[in-house]
Amino acid sequence: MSHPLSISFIVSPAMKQETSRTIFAPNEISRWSSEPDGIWSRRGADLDSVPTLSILTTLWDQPRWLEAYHLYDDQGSELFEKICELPEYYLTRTENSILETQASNIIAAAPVECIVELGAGYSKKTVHLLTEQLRQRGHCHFAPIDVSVAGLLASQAAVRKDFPQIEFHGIHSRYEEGFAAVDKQLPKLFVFLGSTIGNFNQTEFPRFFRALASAMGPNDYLLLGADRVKDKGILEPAYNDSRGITAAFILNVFRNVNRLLGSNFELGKMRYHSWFNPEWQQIEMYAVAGEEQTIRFPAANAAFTWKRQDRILVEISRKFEPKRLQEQLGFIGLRPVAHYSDPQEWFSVLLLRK
Ligand code: AVJ
Repeated sequence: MSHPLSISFIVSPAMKQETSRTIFAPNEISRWSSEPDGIWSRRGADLDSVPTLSILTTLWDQPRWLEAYHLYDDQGSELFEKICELPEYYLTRTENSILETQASNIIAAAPVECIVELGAGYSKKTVHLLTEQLRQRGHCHFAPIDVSVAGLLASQAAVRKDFPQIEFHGIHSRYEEGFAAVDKQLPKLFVFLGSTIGNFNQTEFPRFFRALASAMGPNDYLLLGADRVKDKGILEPAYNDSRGITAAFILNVFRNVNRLLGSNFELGKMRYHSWFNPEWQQIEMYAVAGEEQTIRFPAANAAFTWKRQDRILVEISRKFEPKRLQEQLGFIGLRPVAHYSDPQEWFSVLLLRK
């Protein structure tokens, strides 16, 4: 049984009319354009504008902090790929093993037409789900949402090569704008993996899930990967590896901020420090000034003195207790369907629905 999809008509520059299926809500279709083919962008959206004032606002906070979003420039994305392969960093491996063993159960429990991934997608992890969706239902729409066109194009090329039967719809936008635009009537599985929710602070967490829940239709599901609270002897090395890759990843954010704002952070004059805060149940990742330095932001005509030993909070990675997380999400209107974990119970994959 196939869902009646929205049809949009696109007039190409040559005035040749072609038909293209979209997964957007009827009132959203006219706001999106597909250029290059298969990658949809919101007309008029400017994702590249430099968020100068938002970076300065968090840097003037106490403690000074940065949004995790800025970690992922080209170098940061490459370093994160390396982190995922570190022996100490159990998260990626563990989540992948859960999805590998449970993909058929997950897809059987979520009768959908479309997999919407928050993130550029086409990791090993997603492949398990796509394979099962094709095996059980014979067809599959795959719609990754990401702010990186390069990431979406790579994902599209891989899907076309490995799964020519899959209908690929890359959505080039921030998550909240992307998931709000997708057709509510089309049964979808939203996929948010890797414990990315660990980056959200107390304000961002409910805001994100309320927006997602209100974008979800009556036949939609959410698959959520969450790293679990556990002994700090396992947690802390995962964020302080012996090769110093995590340190390089965290300090690299200042190279990116320098590039965006023309500031003068000196990476050689800072060091990395991280610990598991047991009360907040989160890993906190800091840059610590090795010597006093004056940081200038010429474009904003602003400066601050970064004193020796003072810390800037670059990233948090919250850890969860799955039962409590399920209850909390219940207050936001997301009901638990299933809970999958690994034999050591280090990581949880939760299936929820509206
Ligand atoms: C991508 C947010 C899931 O918190 O484990 C890894 C990022 N930072 N090592 C995590 C990260 C340092 C990662 N997430």
